[in-house]
Amino acid sequence: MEHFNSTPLQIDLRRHLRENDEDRDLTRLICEIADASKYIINAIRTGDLGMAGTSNLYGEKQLALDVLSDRIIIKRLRHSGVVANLVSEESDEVVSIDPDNEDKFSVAFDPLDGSSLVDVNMAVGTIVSIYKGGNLLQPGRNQVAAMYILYGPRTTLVYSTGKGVHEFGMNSLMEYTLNYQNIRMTGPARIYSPGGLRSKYTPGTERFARTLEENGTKLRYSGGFVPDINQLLIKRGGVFMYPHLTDAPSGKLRLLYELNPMAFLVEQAGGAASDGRRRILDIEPDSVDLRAPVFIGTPAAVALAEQCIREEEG
Ligand code: AFP
Repeated sequence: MEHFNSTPLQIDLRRHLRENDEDRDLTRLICEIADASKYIINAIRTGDLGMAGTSNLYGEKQLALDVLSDRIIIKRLRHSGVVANLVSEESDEVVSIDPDNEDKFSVAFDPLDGSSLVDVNMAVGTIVSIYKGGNLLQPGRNQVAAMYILYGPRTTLVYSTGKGVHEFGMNSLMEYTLNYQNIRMTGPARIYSPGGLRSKYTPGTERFARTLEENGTKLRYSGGFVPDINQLLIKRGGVFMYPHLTDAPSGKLRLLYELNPMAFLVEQAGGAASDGRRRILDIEPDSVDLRAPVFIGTPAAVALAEQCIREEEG
């Protein structure tokens, strides 16, 4: 019996990039990261959860998986031949590979976002932000691509190069094949993901959360940024927030590694992303470890958050 590796209708990641006339080096970079995810999947499924003992820039103990995932991606990027600089949420400095080559790409990534969820068997992800040239301190609107890989019950990969948002699923041969292309967040916000302690919400955010609940919006929050954002995209609507808090005015999430790539993807799907007052993608970073508050998802919900904050907090 003849065995098809894949049905004729299945389009794999590399073919999708080529059929969209993507830059050859950018295609190579995206596919290198997709390949790296296969080793991360193996590490998650079989790896040691013991504490690695080292700490990252934010003083958080690094799980072995964090460190291992970081090394897997850095090794692939270092030898890809298309990277100028890279910086990881796990490391504390920019890794220069071909730093002055403006024809190459710079990459900011979180190798395993939500890693503290692995030991309770909840979904985690890799988040990647890609810029042209050597400068990593650019506003997110300058990204040439963003992507994430979601390690959940299924492994899925979502990417955009500015021509829409596309989701791929990993098949039995560990190939990424197209599930949906040009995903659009056209629906209303029927779900919301409220990060941070409610008791620490400022008046504007508190009013926003209360309004959502009064409108019957359902709370869905996993504690993992990648699955929580993915849910908004695949359900075509909803809103995620990790707001400014009374004891943390910049919120928790990192601009370069988490907010910029997700804001790029969500905007490409017709959504919006704000820090409560301005567009996330317009923030001019002055350091790699910048944090910012975030309201991201259905445009009407993000606009409502900004209105509540403006009216309650000036
Ligand atoms: P870790 O990567 O340290 O587990 O943090 C995950 C995260 O940055 C993001 O994935 C979640 O949206 C957010 O933190 C959850 O934060 P809380 O645990 O404070 O809800």
